[in-house]
Amino acid sequence: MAKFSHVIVRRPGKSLCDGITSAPELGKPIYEKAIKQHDAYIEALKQCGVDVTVLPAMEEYPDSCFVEDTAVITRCGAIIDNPGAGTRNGEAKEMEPTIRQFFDDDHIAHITAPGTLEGGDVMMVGDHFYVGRSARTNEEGIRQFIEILEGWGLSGSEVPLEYVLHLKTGVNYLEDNNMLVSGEFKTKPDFEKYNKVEIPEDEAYAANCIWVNGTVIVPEGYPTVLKAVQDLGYKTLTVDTSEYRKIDGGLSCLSLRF
Ligand code: CIR
Repeated sequence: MAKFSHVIVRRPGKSLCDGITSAPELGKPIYEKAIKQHDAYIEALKQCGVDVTVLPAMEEYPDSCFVEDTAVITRCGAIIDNPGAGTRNGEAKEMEPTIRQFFDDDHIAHITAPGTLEGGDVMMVGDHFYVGRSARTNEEGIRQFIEILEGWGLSGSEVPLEYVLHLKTGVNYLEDNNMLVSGEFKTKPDFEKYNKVEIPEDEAYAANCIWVNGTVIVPEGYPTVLKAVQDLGYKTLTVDTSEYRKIDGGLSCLSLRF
């Protein structure tokens, strides 16, 4: 089972309101509220027994609080991503110096053009990594990623996505063989062997929960998902992510956990 000791987050900037969104009808994030929610997120992570590295906001990158997309950190090393979203691509380079505080040259690899990959498309299940092929993560990015993993004795496999932004928008592993699945992931053969907990459509956003050392952090306001996770026997914490949801962000997107 995974065990996390470190988490990296980045404070949202005021430019958050210009983040990429597929749901403009939800309105723009309110900065002051987003900051309070970020404080609560950090607090919840600390309660799960991890050290939290808090990086300063980068106004020039409106989506840069979603650090998950900049790198994938495995137990064998870190892979610096090449984000497929043009306005986000530079975020990965900005993350690298922080990752170098934890890993030496031999344990850092890169996804390079024409390959693209965003960490939101990567789901770790033990030593295997599922990778969503999405509008942000392409075939060449996945090929490079799996080659790097295999060099480290790990493995990976591609999961084609149809509707969602990132793989973990709709499916998240909670350890102990338990997996939260919504929408298109309910029927994908890749996930047949897991104990799948199906999320109803009206709570689909909450498929994006995070397991941190035995506790599951659940977004606030999704009672069916909260109960389902508690029924699995997990301790839970809830954090309001309403401002991040407005720009397609969820709990996993806001941190790198390793
Ligand atoms: C984006 O479109 O890139 C951001 N507005 C949301 C990123 C969410 N990240 C994630 O799912 N890992």
